[in-house]
Amino acid sequence: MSSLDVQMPHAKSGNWFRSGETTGASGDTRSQMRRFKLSTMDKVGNRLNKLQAHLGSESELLVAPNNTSAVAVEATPGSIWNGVPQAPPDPILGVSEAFKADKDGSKMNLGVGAYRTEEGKPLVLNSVRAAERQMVADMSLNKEYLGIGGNPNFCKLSRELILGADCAAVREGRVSTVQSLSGTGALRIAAEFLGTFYKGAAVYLPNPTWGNHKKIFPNGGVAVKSYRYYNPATRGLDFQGLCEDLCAAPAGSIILLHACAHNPTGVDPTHEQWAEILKVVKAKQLLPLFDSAYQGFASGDLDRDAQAVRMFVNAGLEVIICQSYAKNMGLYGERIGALSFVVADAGVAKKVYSQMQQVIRPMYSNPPMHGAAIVERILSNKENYEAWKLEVKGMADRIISMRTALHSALQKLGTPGNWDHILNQIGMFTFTGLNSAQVTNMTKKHHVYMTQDGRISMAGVTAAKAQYLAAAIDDSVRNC
Ligand code: KET
Repeated sequence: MSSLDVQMPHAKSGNWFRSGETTGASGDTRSQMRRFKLSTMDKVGNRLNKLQAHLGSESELLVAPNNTSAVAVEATPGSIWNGVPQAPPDPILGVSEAFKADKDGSKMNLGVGAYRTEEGKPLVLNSVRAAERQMVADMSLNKEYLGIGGNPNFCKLSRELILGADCAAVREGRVSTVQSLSGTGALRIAAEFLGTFYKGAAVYLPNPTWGNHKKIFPNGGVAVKSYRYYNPATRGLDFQGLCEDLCAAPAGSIILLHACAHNPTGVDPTHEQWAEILKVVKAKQLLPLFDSAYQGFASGDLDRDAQAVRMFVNAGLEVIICQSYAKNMGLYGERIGALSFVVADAGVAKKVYSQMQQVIRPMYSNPPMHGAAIVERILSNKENYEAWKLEVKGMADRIISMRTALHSALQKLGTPGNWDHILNQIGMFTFTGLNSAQVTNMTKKHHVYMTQDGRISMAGVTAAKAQYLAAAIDDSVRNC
C-alpha cells in the first residue's frame, strides 16, 4: 500500500465521512476535512499504514472529532486496537495493584520499595512538611516554567549531596546536572544521551538488577548485557564472576553500578571490593554509571552511602550519576531526581549540559517544580537538613530492626534453612531465596504480596506483622 487517505469528520454534525465521500461542506468545514496523504507523513503515517495493513485493505480510517486517534470503519463493529495484545502487569508496580484489590484484613504489601511506618502507613517526613510550609508562606514563589534542565539550585545541591561540596570536580565546574523525573527519569535521559553520543556501546547490568533497567536503556537506544553479581549459593556477591565479566567487556562499555543498597539482592561490595572494581573499570576504560536510588537507606548515613561514587569520581574517572529522592526523602510521587555527568573538563561539561537539554525538551519540555523546591529547602536550610538526616537514619534503623524481628521469628519457628542473609543484606530489600511456587503460596494463601523473584521490601514489615510474615514463610518453605 503506497498511501492512505484520511478525512476529518464533519465539523458541525460530528458525522463520520468515509474516505472518498463528498460532503458539499463549506470552505471552513472543508478545510477541517482536508486530506492527509499519509505516505508523506513520517512516523504517524507509518503507524497508520501498518495498522491499515494489519486490518486489511478493506477497512478505512477516519480521524475522530476533537481527538487525534483514528477509528476503523469496518463491516463488523470493532476497534482498530483489536490486535493490541494485553500487556502483562508490571513485575513490581503490578504487585501493588493486586494488593489493593485484595480484601483480606491481614494482607501485607512487601512488593514495591516504599517506606511504611510502624503502623504500616506511608510517611511524609517532618522535614518535607516544614519545607512545604515555608513554600506556602513564601509569596515570592511563582508557577512559571522551570528551565529545561530544572531548578539550578536544586541541581547544585544534588551534586553536592552525592559528591560532597568539597569535591574537586564540583569546584572545577566539571559536573553537569539536570533535574529529572526521579531516578527513572534520570536513567532515561542518560540512556537517550548515550544512545546518541556514545553509539555502539552496550550497558552491562548486574545480574540480577532492578527490572526496569532492562527496558529503559533499549528505549534510549542502548543495548543491554549483563555481568555476574549475585551468587545464590552463598547469597552473597559473586565477586570473582563480577571481575571476570567486567574484564571481558569491550573497552568503552557502560557499566551500571548500584551506588548502595543493591536492588533486589541487598548485597553490596565491601570497601575493598569497590576499590578492586574501580581498578578494573579504570584499566579496561569502562564508563561507570551509578544508579543512586537509596542514598542513606543502606547505612543511615548519607556520606557513607555515597562512598563508592566518590571513590570513582575522586580517582579522576568520568562517571554518570542518577539520583532519586523517592526513598530518602519519601518523595515517591513528586518524581524528583537528578542526572549528573562528571566529566574531565568544564568546557565539555557545558556542551554535555546543552545536549541533555536537547534530550529533555522534546520528551517533556521541562520538569515540575514542586519536588525540586522541597529538596532545595531541605538541602539548603540547616535546620531542615539536620532534621532530615535524623529522619533518614530513623527510617534506615527501623528497616534494620525489622530484619532482626523477622530473623528471630523464623528462628523461633525453626524454619528449615539458614536465614542469616536477612540480617546481612543491606537497604530496603531482602532477597529471601523463596522460589516462584513459594512466592505464589505467600500471596495466594497468606496475602503477602511480594515480587516473584522472592524479594521483600523490609520497609513494609512492622513489628506487629513480623510474626505473621515469618509464619507465612515457614509454611511456604515447608509445604511448597
Ligand atoms: N533505581 C533503582 C535501583 C530502583 O530500585 C528504583 C526504584 C529506581 C531506580 C527508580 O525509582 P524512582 O521512583 O524513579 O526514583 N525501585 C522501586 C520502585 C519501582 O520499581 O519503581 C522498587 O524496586 O520497588
